[in-house]
Amino acid sequence: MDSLVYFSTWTSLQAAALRIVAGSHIWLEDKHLAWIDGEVFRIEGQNAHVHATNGKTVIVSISDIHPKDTEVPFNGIDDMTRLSYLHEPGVLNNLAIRYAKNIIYTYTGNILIAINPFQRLPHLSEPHTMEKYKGATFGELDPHVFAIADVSYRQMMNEGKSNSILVSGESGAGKTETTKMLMRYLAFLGGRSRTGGRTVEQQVLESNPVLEAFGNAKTVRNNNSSRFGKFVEIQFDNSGKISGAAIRTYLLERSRVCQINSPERNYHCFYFLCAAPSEDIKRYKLADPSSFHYLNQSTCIKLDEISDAKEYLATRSAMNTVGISEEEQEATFRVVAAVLHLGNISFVKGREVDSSLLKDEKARFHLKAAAELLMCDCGNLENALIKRKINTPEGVITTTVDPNSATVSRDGLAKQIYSQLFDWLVNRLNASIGQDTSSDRLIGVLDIYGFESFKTNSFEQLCINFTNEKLQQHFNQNVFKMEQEEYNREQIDWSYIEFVDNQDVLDLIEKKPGGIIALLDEACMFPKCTHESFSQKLYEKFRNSKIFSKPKLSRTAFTIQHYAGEVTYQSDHFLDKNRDYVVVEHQELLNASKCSFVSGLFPSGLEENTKASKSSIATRFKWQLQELMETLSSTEPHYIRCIKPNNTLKPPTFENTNVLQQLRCSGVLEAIRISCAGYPTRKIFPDFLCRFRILAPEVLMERNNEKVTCQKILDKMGLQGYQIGRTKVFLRAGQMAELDARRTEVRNKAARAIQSRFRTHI
Ligand code: AD9
Ligand code: MG
Repeated sequence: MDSLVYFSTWTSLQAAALRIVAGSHIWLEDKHLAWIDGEVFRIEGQNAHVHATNGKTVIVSISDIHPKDTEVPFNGIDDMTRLSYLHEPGVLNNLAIRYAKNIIYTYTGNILIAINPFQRLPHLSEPHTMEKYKGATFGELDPHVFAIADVSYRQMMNEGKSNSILVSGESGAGKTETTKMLMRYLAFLGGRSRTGGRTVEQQVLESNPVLEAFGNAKTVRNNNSSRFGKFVEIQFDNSGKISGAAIRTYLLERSRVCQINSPERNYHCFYFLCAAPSEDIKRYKLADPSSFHYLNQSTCIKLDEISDAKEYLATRSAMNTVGISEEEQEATFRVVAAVLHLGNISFVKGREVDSSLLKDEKARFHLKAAAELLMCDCGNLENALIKRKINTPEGVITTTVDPNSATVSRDGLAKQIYSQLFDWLVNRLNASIGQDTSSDRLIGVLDIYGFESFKTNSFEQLCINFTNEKLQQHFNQNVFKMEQEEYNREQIDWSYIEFVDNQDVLDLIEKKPGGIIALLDEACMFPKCTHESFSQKLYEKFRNSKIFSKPKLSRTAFTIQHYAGEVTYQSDHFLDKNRDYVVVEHQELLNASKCSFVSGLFPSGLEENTKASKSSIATRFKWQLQELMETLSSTEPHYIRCIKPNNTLKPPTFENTNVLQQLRCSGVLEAIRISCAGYPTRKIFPDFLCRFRILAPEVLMERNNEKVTCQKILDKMGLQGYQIGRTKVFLRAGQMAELDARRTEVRNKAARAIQSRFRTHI
């Protein structure tokens, strides 16, 4: 996963033709900072002697260095495709210059890069900023999320075409905050000035705090991490007013309900509820959060600067705004409380082999509390946890289970209840906001997990990275298309552009039959199958694959060569995690609840899921993704790439290597590579002339138009293969460095002439 290696493959072209002279400013690789700059003071064969800015003098091969643009403006360049040198250090330096000045947004063509400021920057989101961006021509004002939302809205209104804004980035990069800004801006453009009553846009905005309370949690990477993916489709009527919305969510992280490690937390709603007003606490039989097993596995209970008590009330108020009734809210929190009590039902070995009993009176208290809150029979709840019905040819027999299995069953029930509750909330939000099915003007906003590669990667990472492969393919095709459009606009030949397709990785994962998901589903159908046998199957099947490999020392892990780098997955829990296992006893128990809300979460037929392929989380996810991609491909996409500048979650540190890795994973470097494949440098005529007129002052005397003057300068320099478009000069790799080297020579010569004149004078 060495980003420098990756980049050098496509910059080698540039390096090969690079002309570096004494006096050239350059970038060279650095172990700690990725790149540092310096000035060449001598050339010896293929080597350059450089004074680096860290005070050292080094000798490097010319093929390992990149030219540095010495004329970057004070605030950097707001569109990276206008960088004189479109290479890795140039991109990085530009972003760092801007970030240091709190300029967090930068374009790369139509892609917006947003670097998390880790502090409120009020000037970026004040109402008058929204006013400013309304209707402004794209590119006229500083890069901003509002500009992306505005251009989407106008395209939708003018061309009657749906648009989508895809926000991606790693955990904590700022996707959700960005999404909220987009939604606020769209509500500003498409809001109705109604007094009293709830407007659709208010409901859309208030759905955020509700979803965050139930689907967000503190993690190592982000204190308010969304543990699900989200696509919000905002519908507009013919006059451009918001007329409805639909929220789709993806893959809520279920394991968090039962298992957390320090310093992470469980879903926010559990802590909010434990800080509720005393009458609620009494009604739900709650106590300090640290007394609940599902919360006290981590030492982190309280978050700095967040009042759980206030958040509880804010969540209730948001639920009111989105139209969730008092009774439904009451039932929702009752179920949340029941999950906490469930977690405290612990077991010990029973008298018979493989049997269990409640551990103590405390366990019994929580069993009763859970049963009361879920309004189901206490004895039946106990039985559902410690007994199991088995179908045999002689009929159904009931057996007992050991404490370990009872705990697994309890946790399974808690996870199932919570995920059903989350799905209910999403459906309820959708029903309440209402869809405008007649609308054909939509703006979809996607806030979904970015590429993940950890020390240990499991099933979730495979699903997440699969999502990113899909989005990457969509992204590449689009960047390619936009690039072609730019060439067409400029009326130049575009036969040079090509890009790497990742269809082979998608096939490896999703192909049916024979892909990883299909093989996993197959393994899940056979009770005897283990993660070892599943892995063996993968090894056999993909023996000759270039993008799949078996790590030498493992018998259960596998490695996939993703577009963003290699990821090794540990298959240990793949089978369990893929099964959406609703235990029949659990379903029967809750379906019989006296509370219609609870029984509604477990309708009859839910247990059927265990049999059909519906039971596979991966397959269901694949279908969901397919649907998402279909929606996206019918829209005009816009991309926002969020970047997390450091892991301390504080300003102002900008960690080069970290940022580079993210630029690569988000496809920004690939987008740049596509741009570079043909003509990495584009300069509008006036900029080109300003920089290079020194090379041919006589040409300027001829008083031709700008286009012809540019052409004549380039011809005088003997360059070939460049193109002159309608408004820009398009240079091939290495040509910008050639021109700059010539310019340095001319300047050096002039400086020497002045010096010698000066000396003669004395
Ligand atoms: V995750 O994948 O859901 O874990 P996100 O969504 O990418 O992640 P989020 O938007 O939650 O990250 O941002 C993380 C934190 O960074 C926020 O809680 C803010 O404290 C901070 N942040 C992000 N963007 C901004 C911003 N534009 N202005 C100020 C910000 N703070
Ligand atoms: Mg988020």
